[in-house]
Amino acid sequence: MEIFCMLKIDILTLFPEMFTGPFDSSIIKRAKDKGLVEINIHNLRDWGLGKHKTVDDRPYGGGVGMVLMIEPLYNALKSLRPQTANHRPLVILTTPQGKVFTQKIAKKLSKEKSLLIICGHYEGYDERIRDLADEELSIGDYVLTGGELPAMVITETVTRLLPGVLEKPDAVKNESFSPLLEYPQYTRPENFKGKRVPKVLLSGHHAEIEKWRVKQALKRTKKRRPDLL
Ligand code: 9D3
Repeated sequence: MEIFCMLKIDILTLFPEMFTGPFDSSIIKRAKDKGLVEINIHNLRDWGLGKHKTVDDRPYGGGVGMVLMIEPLYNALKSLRPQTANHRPLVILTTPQGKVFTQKIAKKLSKEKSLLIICGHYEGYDERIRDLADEELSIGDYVLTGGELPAMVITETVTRLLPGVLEKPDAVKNESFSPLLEYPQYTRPENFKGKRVPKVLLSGHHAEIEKWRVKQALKRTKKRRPDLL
């Protein structure tokens, strides 16, 4: 009987309904069922101010749109954070201005005991909210409507790295996402409308096959992702 460490992920969002679905199927669901990860979605509005549960307000100095206020977020963090100092979660703010999330960052996050992800807001947030976060992460250079999908991407990437989540741990070990892209794969039929499976793969010659695969992976990486080399 192996003993695995459980990771707790708390997500703070104004759109909790977006999270119904993605975490209820496939690998994440199995990880939850096995007790390897605990994912809790919290509605930031629960900490909104006044009887209207206000979470945003007009920007000082003028401008269009509404800005997320710091107080609801501060109060949410205070009530979600366990009181013991040694179990303080790593607080992540998803924002287009953050460091770009990579497999390397995912590996680091998977070693934490607890993560608290604050979803970014399209119209922006009070600058002082940054001080509440340990890390600011983006998932890439394209414009989304909020930090919800990034929070899901981070949660999924980190969860599948947890020991015990995948059937074959070797699959995780080898998938470095560096240095190389994957080699081409084929299955039946051997000949599809004249497009044939490379002969070497049918040869049964394992050393030759391995050599071919490494060569193809290199060639593909050079062509498509020279930045990885
Ligand atoms: C140009 C001024 N802002 C739009 C009113 C910029 C902006 C802020 C927030 C644009 C998009 C968003 C919402 N996106 C995120 O919160 C976000 C995000 C993203 O858009 N792309 C990649 N990673 C991330 S992490 C959070």
